[in-house]
Amino acid sequence: MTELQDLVHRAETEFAAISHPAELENAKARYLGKAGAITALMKGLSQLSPERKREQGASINLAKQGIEAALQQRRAALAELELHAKLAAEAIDVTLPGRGQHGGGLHPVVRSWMRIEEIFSSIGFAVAEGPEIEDDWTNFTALNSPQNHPARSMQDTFYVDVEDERGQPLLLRTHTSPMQVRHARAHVQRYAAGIGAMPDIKVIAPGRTYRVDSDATHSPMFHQFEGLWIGERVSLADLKGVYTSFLQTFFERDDITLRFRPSYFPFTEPSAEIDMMFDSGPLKGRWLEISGAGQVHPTVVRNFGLDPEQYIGFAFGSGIERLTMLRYGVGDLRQFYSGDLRFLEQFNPA
Ligand code: 2U9
Repeated sequence: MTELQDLVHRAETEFAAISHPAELENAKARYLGKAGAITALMKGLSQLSPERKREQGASINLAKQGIEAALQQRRAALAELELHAKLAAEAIDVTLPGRGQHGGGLHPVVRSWMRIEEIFSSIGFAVAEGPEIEDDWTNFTALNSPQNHPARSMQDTFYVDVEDERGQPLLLRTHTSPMQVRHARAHVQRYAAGIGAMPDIKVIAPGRTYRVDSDATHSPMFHQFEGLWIGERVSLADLKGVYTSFLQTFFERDDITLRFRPSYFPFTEPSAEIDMMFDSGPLKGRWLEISGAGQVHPTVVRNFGLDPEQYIGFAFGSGIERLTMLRYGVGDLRQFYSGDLRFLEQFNPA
């Protein structure tokens, strides 16, 4: 092998062993650069005879082309290797399911809320709306809650650091009753100067309520719906009829038995706890506490601006979470607020 062939061979071997483009350019300089082997050989030509110069010059050029070809080849190979490495690092698995493809759904408590509104609307109840931040008078005083009632304490109610015009701190409503107080007072005012009889006050108030309470069966925020029906001839028999019919429609079954147990609430007199029992199925034969209720207290009727000797009626209050748990067989209240999609998706089949 001639010296030039040997040089080309060495360059080819050296280039082939290089795996980094910058190293390859350094190696190129050793052969083709100003101080490189080929340049040195070219410089040596000046000492040769014209004939040898032509021969030797042609051979050096051939060697130079060989080295350049090897260099180009290695450059292309390295560029390809780099591209493959990049593609592998940025690989997208097109068989993976896409993200963000979940359609939104309704929370089970909201589903119940909507159901409750539909059922009561169908039997002539209006649906009240109202603020979640309430004043003390509308949340407690109007509902005949005495000043010293434990519900009014810091331990039981969330107070807001803002006072109303009576100098009382605002609070997060502890029940949805204040919405009914507002609804009833507006209703009475609307008909005060009217001609003829006032239509009945017949309203439900569903919504979020707040209490300082947190365990497996209590959440600091929970949903309630309360009902109120006031007229000249509304009795507890109507309460039993309305509530039985509501439960049958809500649970989509007729085999439900109700019982009323005596109880106490400041805003009703007499007051009762309503228990229900399914007459078949997994909960058969067990009394389940489902609601509180009673005949609206005369003081509350007076606070609406009505004469309790003329107007009478009933009210009830139920927890929406409780009803939802019974309807779907949910065991722990906290699941509603866990944000766990595995739980929530069960109520929103794809
Ligand atoms: C007005 C007058 C009276 C609503 C009522 C209850 C009894 C009751 C609880 C049930 C479970 C709240 O969600 S709970 O913790 N409620 O026991 N609520 S009577 O009485 C009213 C409402 C409005 C103007």
